[in-house]
Amino acid sequence: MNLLIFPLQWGFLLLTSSLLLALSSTVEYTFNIENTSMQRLCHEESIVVVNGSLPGPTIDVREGDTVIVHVLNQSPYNITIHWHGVYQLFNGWADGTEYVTQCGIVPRNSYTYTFNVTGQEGTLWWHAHSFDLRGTVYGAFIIRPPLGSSYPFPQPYQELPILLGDWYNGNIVDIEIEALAEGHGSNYSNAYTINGFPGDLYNCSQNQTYKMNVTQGKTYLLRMMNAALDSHFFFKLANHSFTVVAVDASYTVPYHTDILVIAPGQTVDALFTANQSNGSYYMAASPYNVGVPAFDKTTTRGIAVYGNDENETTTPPVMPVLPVVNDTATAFTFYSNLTSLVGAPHWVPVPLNVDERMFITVGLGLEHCPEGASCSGPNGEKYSASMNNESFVLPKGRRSSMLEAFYYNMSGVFTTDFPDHPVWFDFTNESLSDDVAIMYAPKSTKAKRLKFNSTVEIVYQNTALLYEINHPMHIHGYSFYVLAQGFGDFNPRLDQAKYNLINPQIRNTIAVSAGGWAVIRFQANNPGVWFVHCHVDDHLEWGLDMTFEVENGPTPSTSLPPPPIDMPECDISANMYKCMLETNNTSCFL
Ligand SMILES: *[C@@H]1O[C@H](CO)[C@@H](O)[C@H](O)[C@H]1NC(C)=O
Ligand SMILES: *[C@@H]1O[C@H](CO)[C@@H](O)[C@H](O)[C@H]1NC(C)=O
Ligand SMILES: *[C@@H]1O[C@H](CO)[C@@H](O)[C@H](O)[C@H]1NC(C)=O
Ligand SMILES: *[C@@H]1O[C@H](CO)[C@@H](O)[C@H](O)[C@H]1NC(C)=O
Ligand SMILES: *[C@@H]1O[C@H](CO)[C@@H](O)[C@H](O)[C@H]1NC(C)=O
Ligand SMILES: *[C@@H]1O[C@H](CO)[C@@H](O)[C@H](O)[C@H]1NC(C)=O
Ligand SMILES: *[C@@H]1O[C@H](CO)[C@@H](O)[C@H](O)[C@H]1NC(C)=O
Ligand SMILES: *[C@@H]1O[C@H](CO)[C@@H](O)[C@H](O)[C@H]1NC(C)=O
Ligand SMILES: *[C@@H]1O[C@H](CO)[C@@H](O)[C@H](O)[C@H]1NC(C)=O
Ligand SMILES: *[C@@H]1O[C@H](CO)[C@@H](O)[C@H](O)[C@H]1NC(C)=O
Ligand SMILES: *[C@@H]1O[C@H](CO)[C@@H](O)[C@H](O)[C@H]1NC(C)=O
Ligand SMILES: *[C@@H]1O[C@H](CO)[C@@H](O)[C@H](O)[C@H]1NC(C)=O
Ligand SMILES: [Cu+2]
Repeated sequence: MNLLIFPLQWGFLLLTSSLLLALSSTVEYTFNIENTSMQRLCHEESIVVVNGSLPGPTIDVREGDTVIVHVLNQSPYNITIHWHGVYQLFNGWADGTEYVTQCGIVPRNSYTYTFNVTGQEGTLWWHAHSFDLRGTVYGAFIIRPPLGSSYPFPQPYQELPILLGDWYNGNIVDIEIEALAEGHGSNYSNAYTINGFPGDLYNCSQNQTYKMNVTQGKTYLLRMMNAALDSHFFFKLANHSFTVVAVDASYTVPYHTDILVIAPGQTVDALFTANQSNGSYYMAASPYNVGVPAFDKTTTRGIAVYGNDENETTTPPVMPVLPVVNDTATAFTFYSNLTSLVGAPHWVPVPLNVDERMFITVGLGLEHCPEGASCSGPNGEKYSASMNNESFVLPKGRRSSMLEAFYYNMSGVFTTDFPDHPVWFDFTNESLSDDVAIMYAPKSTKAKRLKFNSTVEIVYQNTALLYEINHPMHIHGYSFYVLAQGFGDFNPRLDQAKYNLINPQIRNTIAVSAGGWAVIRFQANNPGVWFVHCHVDDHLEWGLDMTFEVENGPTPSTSLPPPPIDMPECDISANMYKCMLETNNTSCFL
């Protein structure tokens, strides 16, 4: 089948808006967040999951649907759920970012997320956005074309979510609290997983290997996502190749490759045709990582079985050859060669007039070890991280979310003086990597204020401070065009000439290469406070974050509406908190 010729044949219907309304529907889910015990690698661990399963339930909707998710928190932790990549247009209250758009749902309490899924199709995912609970609280979020419309590629025979994740022989919340207190990196994972299973390269995991049945000659759509706390992945299926058709819920020009590369937070929709002889073939994911002194270097794998292969036990499946862990050339080729599918549903041309230009450094640094404490980060200090030499911390006292402060015009929660550019230095010069003068970024809670509907361009510049490593940068509330990517210090004169303003890939998470840069552009059409952060969990906690405060538009329909009535309370008294833990909010507020 030649996928390249197919886009000429799309037949998506032009519907009147009244017909569209009739075709969209309301889809309702209930998420029970609970503390449960689960076994992997012959190790029994207490983990927090949704509805008893790892990964949690799949949300499966059509573009245009209204989604209602009742989240009941029966875990011992405050928790929020973030719908990663969903725009939440004029609806920041449903973004689920703890202390940015809401306070946590206190144990035994609930919150209902209500939102519309409009203007995007493909694969996204959902995850907890408080502590590192997303390590086990995650699932797929699939957005299909509206009724009567079809994909801009041949309808696959079957669609299979493939969620890449990781597993820790330890309580992940305790691991993070310990790491933050002592200033070192979090203990790394003991295994990687495919749909929750480590696979047979790990001890005791023969029976915990993901299996996929395929029929010869059929084409499948893999809806891949990387939910791991900090690893990028290389992914291959032995003897098969892929055609990438979407990333981060945005259609791409069909891209043929035998390897997929997925940064934390990203998704990839890839077709493959079962065109091999009957038998079994391993699919495998291994880490891509540079600069990090120590990390989990293991490989997870699952099996694609043709026709319920009766010979599976006698003939070992074919194993793909994966790149070495630091193969930046392979990763960069994948990350940089994707382009968006001009004219596909919801595609919008790149805005050409830029209102706000920002130059933002992303990188690691240090925080002084508190007096009298002993820290085990580099030089006996604590790890830190920053953007433009500002190391983000959540609002002091955590008495309200930043979005509430925006809506009610409260002062003292955050400031809007996030700088447009850094202190200039030779960012990727490794000989400056231990320059103490630029290492200690101050801790702050800052936003950059944007005019409604302004066009923003950001040059993300990675630094070599401490280590040159990758930073997958995610923006809430928006997708953005990736105009160019490269290595070294960004050079406006040379590099602006490389901008793709015709069909750049559209993403919500961009992997900024170690020792390199990426340029993105977006239109700030969504008022509210939106988190911008590295999707490596430690880096987020160390402060590699900032926020955008996007002003309301001129009309009520272009402004942030009032919060839902069941919005979790923030500034509650100790008695109230006790009451809520013992009963639930309904009765405590009577
Ligand atoms: C989760 O569990 C609850 C309670 O058992 C159930 O009502 C709900 O349908 C389940 N949700 C999903 C998405 O499976
Ligand atoms: C639930 O979480 C707590 C941590 O607060 C843990 O100590 C406990 O063992 C867990 N319980 C279950 C049933 O997993
Ligand atoms: C969802 O869309 C409908 C129809 O346009 C609108 O009435 C409703 O307010 C929207 N809901 C949210 C939460 O944005
Ligand atoms: C992290 O790893 C260290 C060294 O293996 C171990 O001593 C510590 O208990 C681990 N921390 C947690 C919270 O599991
Ligand atoms: C895997 O399952 C088989 C069959 O149920 C069982 O005999 C074997 O002990 C299991 N192996 C492990 C490591 O659990
Ligand atoms: C694959 O086929 C086998 C044998 O028919 C069946 O037991 C298994 O449940 C199937 N697996 C999936 C993921 O459909
Ligand atoms: C199993 O192996 C036999 C002998 O090699 C072969 O004839 C048969 O086609 C195989 N079955 C499948 C489903 O691959
Ligand atoms: C990758 O790592 C190997 C082993 O540590 C090293 O020899 C090699 O130079 C590295 N390659 C790159 C491109 O960094
Ligand atoms: C893919 O990316 C690499 C590295 O950016 C580049 O050298 C190569 O020309 C690209 N190939 C295509 C087909 O675009
Ligand atoms: C935002 O600006 C674009 C043009 O850049 C325009 O097409 C669009 O209607 C504007 N959106 C709103 C809500 O004003
Ligand atoms: C949980 O949330 C409540 C309400 O916002 C807050 O009072 C409490 O301190 C939070 N607990 C933790 C451990 O963050
Ligand atoms: C909260 O408490 C009220 C009154 O005790 C009860 O009716 C309600 O079902 C409880 N809700 C939850 C989510 O536990
Ligand atoms: Cu990072």
